[in-house]
Amino acid sequence: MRLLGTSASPFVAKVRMAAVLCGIELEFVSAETMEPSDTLLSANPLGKVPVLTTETGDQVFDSSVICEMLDRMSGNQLIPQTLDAFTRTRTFEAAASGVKDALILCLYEERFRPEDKRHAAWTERQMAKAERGLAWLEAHLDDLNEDPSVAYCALAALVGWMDLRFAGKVASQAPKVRAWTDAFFAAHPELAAVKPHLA
Ligand SMILES: N[C@@H](CCC(=O)N[C@@H](CS)C(=O)NCC(=O)O)C(=O)O
Repeated sequence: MRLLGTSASPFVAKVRMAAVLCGIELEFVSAETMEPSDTLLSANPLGKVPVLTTETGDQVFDSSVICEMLDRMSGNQLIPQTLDAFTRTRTFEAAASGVKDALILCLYEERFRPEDKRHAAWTERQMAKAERGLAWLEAHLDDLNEDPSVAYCALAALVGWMDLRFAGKVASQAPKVRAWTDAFFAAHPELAAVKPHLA
């Protein structure tokens, strides 16, 4: 199967880590999202990555659907099945994804809008969401199971990406998450190898 993405994307990195944990090989194909190609737009009308192309040619997005698919293909290697662990894991994943979404909107405000069209109050609103989300992840870190799950992939990908785009923020605002991520990547070099990075 092929994964269309960018090496820096936290959503792509989450899927790449999930695939490694599931023992499923994905061929990585680079895609440009600033000026999306016809290939990307025909795979995902939203012009976003990641997109997975299955062996039968189906296009699958977004990252949580792809992770759920990998989980099913691997006999539930990523998502715990008891109701309690399932809801904790998926809610944690949703919080990490929500922080990514809010921070990406802050970045896009700078990347896509001319300076005189930027709206500081709106960016501050997104940053406040991200910071509350980060505080929530810090407070709920101990709720996770010991087995690596999709929540671990979502968190490690978020922190790896923030190290690229918001250096220092995790250490200052979520020291437990910082320490957890460093230990996680040290214990799993195969996952560190696919964390967000500049190509
Ligand atoms: N909910 C989506 C979010 C994916 C997403 O926002 N990807 C970013 C890259 S990190 C993207 O493709 N942005 C391009 C755009 O929004 O036009 C997922 O979980 O896959």
